[in-house]
Amino acid sequence: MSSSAQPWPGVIRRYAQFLPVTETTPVVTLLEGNTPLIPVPRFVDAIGGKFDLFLKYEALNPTCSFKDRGMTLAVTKAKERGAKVVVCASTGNTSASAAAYAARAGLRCAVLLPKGKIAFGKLAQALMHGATTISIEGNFDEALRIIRELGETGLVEVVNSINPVRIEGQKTAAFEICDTLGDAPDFHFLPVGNAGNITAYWRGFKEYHAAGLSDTLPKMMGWQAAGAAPIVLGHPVEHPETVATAIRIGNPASWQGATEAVAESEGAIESVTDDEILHAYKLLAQTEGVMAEPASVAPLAGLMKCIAAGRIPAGSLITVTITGHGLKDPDTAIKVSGVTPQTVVAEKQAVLDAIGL
Ligand code: AN7
Repeated sequence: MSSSAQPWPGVIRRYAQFLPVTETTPVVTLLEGNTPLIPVPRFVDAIGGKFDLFLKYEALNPTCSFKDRGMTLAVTKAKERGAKVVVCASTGNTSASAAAYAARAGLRCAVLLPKGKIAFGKLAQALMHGATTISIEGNFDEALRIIRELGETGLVEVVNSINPVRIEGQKTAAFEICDTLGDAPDFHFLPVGNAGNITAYWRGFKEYHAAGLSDTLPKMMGWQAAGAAPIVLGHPVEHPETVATAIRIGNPASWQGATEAVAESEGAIESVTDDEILHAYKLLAQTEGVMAEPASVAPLAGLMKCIAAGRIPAGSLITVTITGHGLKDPDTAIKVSGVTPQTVVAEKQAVLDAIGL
C-alpha cells in the first residue's frame, strides 16, 4: 500500500453522507463492501451475448453474502439504541451475517430458520458465531411472522429487512457499481426473495443520480425461482419450493418496494426454473471460475432467457449481483458437479491414466 492510500473503512464510513448515522454513532463493521465488479467475457460468449457483463461479487463480503451491507448498519443502530438482543428469521444468509455482526458488537443474537432448508455453510456460520439457533417447523414466511411478533414485545431488535436501516445499508452496492463504472449500467439483474435487495439497489441508483454522481438509471431486472414466485404470480405462495433455498420465500416483506423499482425503472420481475438455475450455476463456475450459490445465479438464468427472446440490445452494459458464495451450499455443488473424485494407487502412471494423458 502506498503511503497515500486510505484503507477501506467499510460501507458506513465510506457512504456516511447517504446513511442515517452521525459522528458519534458506534460503528460496528467487519470492513464489508468494496467488492469486485468482475468482467465475465467467457460466460457471455457461452450464452451467445453481445454485450458487456460484470458481476458484483458480493460473495467477498466478510460473511460471504450481500447481507453484510445491511447488517453493519442494523447492528450499529441496535447498539446505538442500547439493544441487548438482535433477532431475525432467515433462509440462511441473514442469520450468518446477524450472528457475525452481533458477535462483533458484543450483543446476543437469536436466529429462526426453516427446519432442514438451510444450506450447510450458513448453518455453520450461525452456530460458530454463537447465535441461539432455532429451527422452526415451518418455512421462512412463518419464521418472519414470529419475528414480527417478537419485535412487538420490545424485548429484542429485529434485524430482518422489515427494519428499514437494512435497506439503507444495502443500497451502498449500487453506489459502488456507479463508482467503478463511472455511471449506472443499462440493466441491473439480481435475484428476488424477500425483495429487500431490489428495493435497496433501486434506491441507491436513484440517490446517486439525484446527487449528480451518475447520469443514467438502469432497468431493474429481478428473478424469482418458479416454485417461489409470488410477485410474478401476483399472490403469496403458501408452500414455496426451490433448490435455491435462499429465495424459498412465498410472501416477500418488500413486495411493494420491488414492484415500484420495476415500474419506475421500466424493468421486470420474472421467474426461472430450478433446471435453468442449475444450468447457469455450473456454466458460470466452469467458464469463469466464479462460484455462486444457486439463488445468486437465478438472474444469470434470467439473462439467458432474455437473450433468447431478443430483449437485450447489442452493446448493452449489464451488471448482475452475485449475492452469495458457492461454498455456502457445498451439498448442492457436489451434487450438481455430477462427478466424484477418482481413487488411484499412489503411482505416477496411475495419475497420468486418470488424467487421460
Ligand atoms: C444468496 O437470508 O432472505 O430479495 O433470510 O441469501 O433481498 O431477500 C436471503 C435472501 C438472494 C434474496 N440471494 O434477497 C435470508 C434471505 C441470496 C440470499 C436473496 C437472498 P432479498
